[in-house]
Amino acid sequence: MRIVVLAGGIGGARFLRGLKAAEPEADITVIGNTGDDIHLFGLKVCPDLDTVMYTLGGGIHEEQGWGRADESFSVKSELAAYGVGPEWFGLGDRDFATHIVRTQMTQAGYPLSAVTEALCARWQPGIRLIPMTDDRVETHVLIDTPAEGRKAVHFQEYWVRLHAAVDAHAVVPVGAEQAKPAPGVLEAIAAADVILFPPSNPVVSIGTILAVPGIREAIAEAGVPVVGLSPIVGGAPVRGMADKVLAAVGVEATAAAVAAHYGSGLLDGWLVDTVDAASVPEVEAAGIRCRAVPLLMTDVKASATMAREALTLAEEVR
Ligand code: GDP
Ligand code: FO1
Ligand code: CA
Repeated sequence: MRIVVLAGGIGGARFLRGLKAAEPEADITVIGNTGDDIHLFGLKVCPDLDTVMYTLGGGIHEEQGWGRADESFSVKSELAAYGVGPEWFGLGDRDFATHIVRTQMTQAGYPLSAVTEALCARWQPGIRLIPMTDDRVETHVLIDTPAEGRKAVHFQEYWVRLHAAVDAHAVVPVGAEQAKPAPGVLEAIAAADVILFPPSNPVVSIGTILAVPGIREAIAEAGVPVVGLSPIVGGAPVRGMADKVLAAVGVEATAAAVAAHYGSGLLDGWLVDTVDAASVPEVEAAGIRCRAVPLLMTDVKASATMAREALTLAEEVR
């Protein structure tokens, strides 16, 4: 079975770990979000690609969900001693090596998709990881600041420095309109037996991937079941700032509203958590087959059960 998954960072990676456990023989292609990417200290950092690669490759900091296990921060403190920031973004020593390799290869002329493949040769994530695009896309968030009025900040600044504590007025995937899907993206979608949206952020993860011209259209035209899992449980994100960025695009932070936001033109099936079982009829009325099942990825077994439920729903709508 050929499965294509559109993934952000932690939500995508934890779901993928479950999917691999549930379907060890499946051929899984992951289309990763690169809108979170940021250039720091002359290096290209790709948080969501790295989170997927480290999680599936066994190098992730498990409790934190991003960055490397057994990490140290000597380089960061040395940079700070020179007065070189930003200090609010915690790049660890082990993680730095990944960004150095990536930047070196990029500067030598390799596209991000080839660099990602090279990094994955070490981590052996057991899936094919392709960035959504080789072109530069950066998600910016429009906020109000006391000093400078309304201005756009990088998504990482909004989330990591400002902790999403101020309202987001708009979310803009800068560069997405001009971006082309990376080699292999459209081919994987066209060859898929099923397409899954893990419980990733609907705006700054999956929304950004869908903003690359051609990807949404390819999914809608693939003619195979498209099934998603809600990242919103009981009217709130399980973690992160999905509620803030959903508000910015005028979508309520509920499992049903996120399904409607994707729409029946894209989604065939949608899983909500059992606490949201009352919203099943609303989702189905919108033309999307819906089931309520436990959606908390407390461990790999729970994530694997979720993945099985998603594949079962895909068979029902096929
Ligand atoms: P990020 O890039 O690290 O933010 O990760 P993703 O975009 O892939 O996923 C973020 C989303 O995952 C958030 O909106 C969370 O609500 C959701 N999420 C995290 N853990 C869980 C979980 O155990 N269950 C569900 N249903 N959603 C989760
Ligand atoms: N998230 C934080 O909250 N604080 C950090 O200092 C931080 C550093 C960091 C470094 C590398 C990396 O791959 C991810 C990192 N993250 C950090 C997580 C990440 O930037 C965000 O959670 C995601 O981009 C949101 O999707
Ligand atoms: Ca992300």
